[in-house]
Amino acid sequence: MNFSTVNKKNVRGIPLPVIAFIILLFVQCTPKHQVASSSQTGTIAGHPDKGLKDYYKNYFPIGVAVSMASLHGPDSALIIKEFNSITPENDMKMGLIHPSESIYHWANADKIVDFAASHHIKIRGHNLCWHNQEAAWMFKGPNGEPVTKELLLKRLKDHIFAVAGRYKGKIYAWDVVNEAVDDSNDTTQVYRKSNWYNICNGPDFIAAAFRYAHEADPQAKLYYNDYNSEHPVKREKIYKLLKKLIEDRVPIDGVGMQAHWKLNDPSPDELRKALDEVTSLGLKVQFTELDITVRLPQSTPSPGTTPQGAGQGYTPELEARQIAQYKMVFDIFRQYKKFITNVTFWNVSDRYSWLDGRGGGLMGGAAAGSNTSRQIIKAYPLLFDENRQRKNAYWSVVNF
Ligand code: 9MR
Repeated sequence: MNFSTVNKKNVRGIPLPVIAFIILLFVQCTPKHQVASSSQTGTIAGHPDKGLKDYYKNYFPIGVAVSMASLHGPDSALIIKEFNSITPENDMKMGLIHPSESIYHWANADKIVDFAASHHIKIRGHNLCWHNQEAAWMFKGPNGEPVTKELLLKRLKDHIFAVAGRYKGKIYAWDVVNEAVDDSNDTTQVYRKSNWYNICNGPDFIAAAFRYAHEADPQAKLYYNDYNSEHPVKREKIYKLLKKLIEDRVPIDGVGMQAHWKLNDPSPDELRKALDEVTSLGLKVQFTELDITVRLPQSTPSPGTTPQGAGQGYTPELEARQIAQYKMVFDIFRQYKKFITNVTFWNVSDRYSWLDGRGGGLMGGAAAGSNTSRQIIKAYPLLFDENRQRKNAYWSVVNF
């Protein structure tokens, strides 16, 4: 290039300031990303190089729950493009990774950690102590008798040291204790009556788990993780638990609000209240398992029957309501960016969601029990459709 021609004060008679102004005007008027419809399959519209993680780079990491299947093929390409944090959906849970006292199944968890490391993706560990997908052997002595509290806590410590120790420095945040708060409306019953609670005769296992995790990996951020954390009664119970942990100087960094939500749940007020309350304690928040089902709440169906109103598909009306709910919650997330350190979706696309197998679980995402019917009724809860294309709901969270 000949610099002497470029350096002239005008080009073809048009003064340089005028040219600069026209370029500026053009850049300003070009949409950052165009709104695409999920029916425009085959192309990913918008900025060709940007994914959710890029739109949110000044806010918080955007994560996704992964299984082994997601590490290959089209899911993995989508994950690498859109997300900068991952959570193993199942592969680090106690029952899977530590099925008997002397056996650890590391293979899947290792693969997930390697995948993340090779793509510079952060990892949230999920989870170190839960009443579900638990390791049944932990609760029993050699003759099948219930273990003592001391032995149970020793086993919990060994487990946490083994798992958090193995991934020390690689997992940046752990869900240390999952869902230890009671679901009923009885405000006096704060804790879930789990095996952990019953054998310890109280909630000591919660503080113990945090202390062990901190000892095993002092750099990891430690979270208490639960669902329905915006519902007033449960919110207060979670608050009590957190306050007590803080008073007892337990090493806890924040709260995971799972965010298995519905079209009208939570309301903006409920979401703000939950955030205000938790952050008033000096804790950070991660939305750890976000999805918004389009299935409408119904009364519990009788066994073997299809719930009325369920499985109506992804109608334009449901889509519009989902878009509005996604937009509302992300608007609030951005307002609270100072406190929010991660937003993670639970599964990659509407092709597969854990909710699809919860036919009767219309009343409640994570609250649906193991006796819930397993009939497939699609929930369409994510930002990518069954062909892994960006839905209109996607654009409602990145157009801001
Ligand atoms: O998505 C998980 C699903 O594959 C498992 O079958 C299920 C077992 O309970 O756990 C699901 O993940 C749960 C998460 O670990 C904790 N919060 C509720 C999630 C949905 O049930």
